Amino acid sequence: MKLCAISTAAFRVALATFLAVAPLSEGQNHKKFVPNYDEGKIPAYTLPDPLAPLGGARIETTADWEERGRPATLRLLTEQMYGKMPVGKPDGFKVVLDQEVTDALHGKAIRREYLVSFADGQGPVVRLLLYLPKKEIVNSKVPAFLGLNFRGNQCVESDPRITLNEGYVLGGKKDGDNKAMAEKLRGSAAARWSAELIIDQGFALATACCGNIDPDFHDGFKNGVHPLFTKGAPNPDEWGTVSAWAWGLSRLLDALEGIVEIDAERVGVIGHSRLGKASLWAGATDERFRLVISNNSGCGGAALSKRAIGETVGRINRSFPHWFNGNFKQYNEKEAALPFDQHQLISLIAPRAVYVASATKDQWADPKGEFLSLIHAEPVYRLYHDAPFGFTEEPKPGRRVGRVMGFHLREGKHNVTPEDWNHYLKFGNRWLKRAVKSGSDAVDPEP
Ligand code: GTR
Repeated sequence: MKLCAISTAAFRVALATFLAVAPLSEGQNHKKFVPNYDEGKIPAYTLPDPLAPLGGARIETTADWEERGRPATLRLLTEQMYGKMPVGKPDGFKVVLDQEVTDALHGKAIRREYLVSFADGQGPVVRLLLYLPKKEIVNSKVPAFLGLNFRGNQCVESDPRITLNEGYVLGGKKDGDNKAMAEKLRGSAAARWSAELIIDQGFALATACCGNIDPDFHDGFKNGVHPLFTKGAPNPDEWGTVSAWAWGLSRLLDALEGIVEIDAERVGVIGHSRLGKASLWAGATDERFRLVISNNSGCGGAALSKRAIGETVGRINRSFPHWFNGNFKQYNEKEAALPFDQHQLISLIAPRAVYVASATKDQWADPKGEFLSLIHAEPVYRLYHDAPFGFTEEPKPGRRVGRVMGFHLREGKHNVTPEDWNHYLKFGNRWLKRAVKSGSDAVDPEP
């Protein structure tokens, strides 16, 4: 990962100056967390200008953004929140085809399972489940959606031939003996993944269990991929679990690059909730992802932290101390002191397509704050595109808005549903099906 276009010393001075004008205030002592859901009680806040990260002259060109703005923003979010992760594909990276069936999803798909490892077969092995649309792969490489799942690949479809997840799954036992539970969960997330809908539109679908990369509980970073690269507990500026998942998504993209039927230049990364935080961070750090989708990612994802509504920085850091890095804990109940906000996470995805989806009954994730992140990231997108989002008012539930930056608010609860997928597929048809260049010569394929 390239972090520095500015020197470490210059970055530290800029950060110290920035923090000096936004001093840390005394935090409240949150014994019992009571979320605020009242817009009237949101603290007054000022969002940092995404075109002037850490102050300085305002960026006005794509060249300046790429030279100065993007590296400084990436560095800020890396060091202060998600944590540094290893750079690129490790030497011992290995992908092995484990099995294939040619009659999946009513005969429409080839379904494969690959075993992906990072240290010559030592350490965690990630089981990647891949669906390929049979009709389309005859004539061309296909675009793909890639996302992590919570409880194993066997949840995606009820076909008993899908290998049961081994090891920890969300809500399971930490000792990893979750076979009985995994068996019961077969097909339980079929609607959430909507594999047939995706295949019918000519996309491949790739997924793996997040716990294969890093089990989702705090054990001092002894399990998962951390010990392969970090001795002992990570330093305060180094990776937590969200970064490990994002790193894993990049490695799964490496695996897709080696699969002949896939067009790895047209891959959209998607994630729900905590895994939406990971998909945004993967999209921010790895510019190979052409489209980035956040489904109800909330606090630490698309929602603005400074609004402190629903889930807050302090609450998320206490409930999930392993998700973000040590430095991020200093902002517990001190959102005003944050030298950045989540609109800047979105800005790191520019000029590539980004889509944020929220749900009306998911107030914990602050749908309005998720929408506002797009609005406030738009100035960076505008360096590259005319009217990339083009909306200032939250749309009515059910309506999809935006061009390069997409948004919808679904009626209902915290979840991913076929309705969400219908929106993502329309957006994917626009951004993953035609040749769109990234970088300063990005073209908008819309007339
Ligand atoms: C909640 C957490 C959210 C969200 C969610 C999920 O408990 O507070 O930030 O990530 O879990 O991943 O389902």
